[in-house]
Amino acid sequence: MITVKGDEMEFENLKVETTNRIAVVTINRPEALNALNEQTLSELQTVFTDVNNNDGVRVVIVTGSGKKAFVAGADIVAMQQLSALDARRFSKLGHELMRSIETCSKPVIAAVNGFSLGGGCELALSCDVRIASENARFSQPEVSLGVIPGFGGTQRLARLIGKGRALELLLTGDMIDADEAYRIGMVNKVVPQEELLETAKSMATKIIGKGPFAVKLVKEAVCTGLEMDLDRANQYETELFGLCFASLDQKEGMLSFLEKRPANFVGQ
Ligand code: DAK
Repeated sequence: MITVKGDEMEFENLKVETTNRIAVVTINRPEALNALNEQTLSELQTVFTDVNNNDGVRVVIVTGSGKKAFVAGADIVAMQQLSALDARRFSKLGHELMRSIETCSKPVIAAVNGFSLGGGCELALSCDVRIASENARFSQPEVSLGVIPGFGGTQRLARLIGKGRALELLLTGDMIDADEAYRIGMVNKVVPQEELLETAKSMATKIIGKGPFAVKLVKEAVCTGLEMDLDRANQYETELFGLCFASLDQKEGMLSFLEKRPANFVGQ
C-alpha cells in the first residue's frame, strides 16, 4: 500500500530517497530477488509520474536492494497463473512504466547491482544510461519459460545493440556478464559493486551542474529523434535548438562563459 507523508512517499516494495536533487529508487523485494510484480510496477509508475513534475528532483537512479540482484525478472510466481487477459494487462502495465521512464523529463540512470534478467533487463533498457557492477548479469530468458519479453525487450534491445546481437540473446536466453554487456554496448560503465552507487551519483551530479533546460531537450531530441527519419529528426533538433534561445539558461550559460565564471542556471 502507498501512503503519502508530507513530501515523502512510502511504498511497500520500493525505497525512495532524494538527496541533492538525486532521487534514488531502490526496488526492495529481496526475498524474490526484486522481481517485478503488479504492485511494484504500480509503485514505480507512481514515482515516475511524480518525478516528471517535481522540481526537487533533477536525476533519478534506479537500483535493486541487496548485492545479488538488480531485478531478477517479472515475478514468475505471480505470472504463472495469469489468464491471457490478465497477462495482457500485466504486459500493458509494464509497457506503460517503461515508456514513462523513457519519456521522463529527467535523466534516469540504472545502477545495475547484480542479476538483471527478463523484465529487469527491460527495466534497465528503458533507462537512459546503465552502469553495472562487476557481478551484474544480463539475460532475456523468456523463451526458456515459453513466453517472449513483455515489457519491450524485443524492441529496445535491438535498438540498443543491433538486430543480430539482440536476436542471439533473445533466441538463446544466454546470460552475459558485465564485461560482455560493456563490450556489446549494453552498459556504459562497469565498476566494483562498492563504487556503483557513488559512480551513478557522481554522473548525476555532473548532469545537475549543466543547464537543466538543455538537459531536458537533449533527452527529448535523442529519444524522439531516434523514432524519426534523419531529415525529420534533424529538423526537430533545429526547432529545439531554436527553443534554447528563448531560455534564461542559454543567456546565463553564454554570459558566464564570456565572464569566465561558473554558470548559475535556473532551469528556465
Ligand atoms: N520471480 C519470482 N521469484 C523469483 C524470481 C522471479 N523472476 N527470481 C528469483 N526468485 C526467487 C526464487 O524463487 C527464490 O525464492 P525462494 O525459493 O527462496 O522462495 C529466491 O528468489 C532466490 O532465488 P534462487 O534461490 O533461485 O537464487 P539463485 O542464486 O539460486 O539463482 C537466479 C538466482 C536469478 C539465477 C534464479 O533465481 C533465476 O533463474 N531466477 C529467474 C530468472 C528469470 O527467469 N527471470 C525472467 C523472468 S521472465 C509478459 C510480461 C513480462 C514478461 C514476459 C511476458 N507478458 C505479460 C506477455 C517478462 C518475463 C520475465 O521477466
